Amino acid sequence: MSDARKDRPTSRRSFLAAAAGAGALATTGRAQAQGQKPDPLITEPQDWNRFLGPGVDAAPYGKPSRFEAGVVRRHVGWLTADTISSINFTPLHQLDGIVTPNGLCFERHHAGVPEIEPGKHRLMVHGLVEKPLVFTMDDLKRFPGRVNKLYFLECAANGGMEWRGAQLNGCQFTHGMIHNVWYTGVPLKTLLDEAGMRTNGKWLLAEGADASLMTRSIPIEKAMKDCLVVWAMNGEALRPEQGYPLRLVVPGWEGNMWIKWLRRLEIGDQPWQQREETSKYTDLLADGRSRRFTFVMDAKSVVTNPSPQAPLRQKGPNVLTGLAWSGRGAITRVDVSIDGGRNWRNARIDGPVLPMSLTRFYVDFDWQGEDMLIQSRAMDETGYVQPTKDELRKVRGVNSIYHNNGIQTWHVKPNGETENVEIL
Ligand SMILES: Nc1nc2c(c(=O)[nH]1)N[C@H]1C(S)=C(S)[C@@H](COP(=O)(O)O)O[C@H]1N2
Ligand SMILES: [Mo]
Repeated sequence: MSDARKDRPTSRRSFLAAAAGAGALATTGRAQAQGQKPDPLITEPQDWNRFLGPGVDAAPYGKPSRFEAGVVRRHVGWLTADTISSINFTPLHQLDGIVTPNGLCFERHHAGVPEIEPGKHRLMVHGLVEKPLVFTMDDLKRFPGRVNKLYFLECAANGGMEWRGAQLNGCQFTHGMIHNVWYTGVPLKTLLDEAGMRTNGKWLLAEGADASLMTRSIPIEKAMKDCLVVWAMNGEALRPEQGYPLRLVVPGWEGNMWIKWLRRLEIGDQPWQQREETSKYTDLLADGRSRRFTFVMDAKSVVTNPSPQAPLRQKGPNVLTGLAWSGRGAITRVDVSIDGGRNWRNARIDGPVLPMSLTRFYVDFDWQGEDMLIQSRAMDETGYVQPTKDELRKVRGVNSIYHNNGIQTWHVKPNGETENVEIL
């Protein structure tokens, strides 16, 4: 303890030494060379090195700095009739890396967030099985074969408001129905194997314990391939908003299928034709037919900075960054254009590139106040290339809400202000 305290810059002398060590020397040198007044932030002591801070008992569960109070989920009032059945969007423009912090994961509920006592929660497995089972949370945590996986969850309606043209000014609202989380749990397959599936079992119904009784039919091949039943996110218990104490993970597929507050799994021989797979999560085509059971989330990307909520503030060196993802596997390449898609350059991907996970990209660039039309285009390991919005509309028409993975355009103006636009 005493050793750690020694390094703490409590006097003016040691603060200056620490600043020089941290590389601030170059700035000071330049300022003096130009005959500017010395910066009091460097030469004068500040409150934070004159006074002691709060002790270790001040925050048993840590929170972000109060200067980060503007980094929050946001919802759009007019989008839904009330907040019980609504969406709170991830502030993508205020985050970096690929993992979404638990408190900032977008939330989408149909009947609010239930408060479930973990001791009273049960998961039932029944239907076309040899041995129907009921698990407690303790049973699940004693189950062998526990795994950890990082996956994105994207609501199929992400970008749905943009089908007919640019509407919402900010990537939080146009693309923020997505989060990327480390899950801990057991493969769904091990639970189904334990129950012993009958050979005529072709579909799985998953049901939530909230008042919406959310239900979705999932093909058994997917259930056995990579679905998980999880109780932890990013190392701690699921947040109530994300399904505490138990949720289903359906990698790469529509967020709607990731049933939260998971309480029932039924094996059947055909889909159940529930509300969420008939009236919702279907797309009406121009010829009057509807696309149905559109499970996979196609490759997509977005530049998160600059973007309408994060305009450019200074000329000179700037960092463009964004996210790319694909429900079909890993991202292999991201291209970025600053002239509305005429010329493309390869973005630099940094950090782990994992299948069905967000992938971070960067372009370091020099900006001298040019007018720019910024776009990004993702490619995945199947060779699929993210389409333009017009290409999408040619195939799907304009009645769709779901599965809008078209290329986003941001207009950066000479003053740095940035706007959501579409190029015709
Ligand atoms: N039980 C239950 N599960 C649910 C929902 C719900 O309302 N109730 N919403 C679904 C929808 S539409 C989406 S997009 C995702 C959202 O997950 P999130 O709240 O972790 O972002 O959960 C899905 N699972
Ligand atoms: Mo959703």
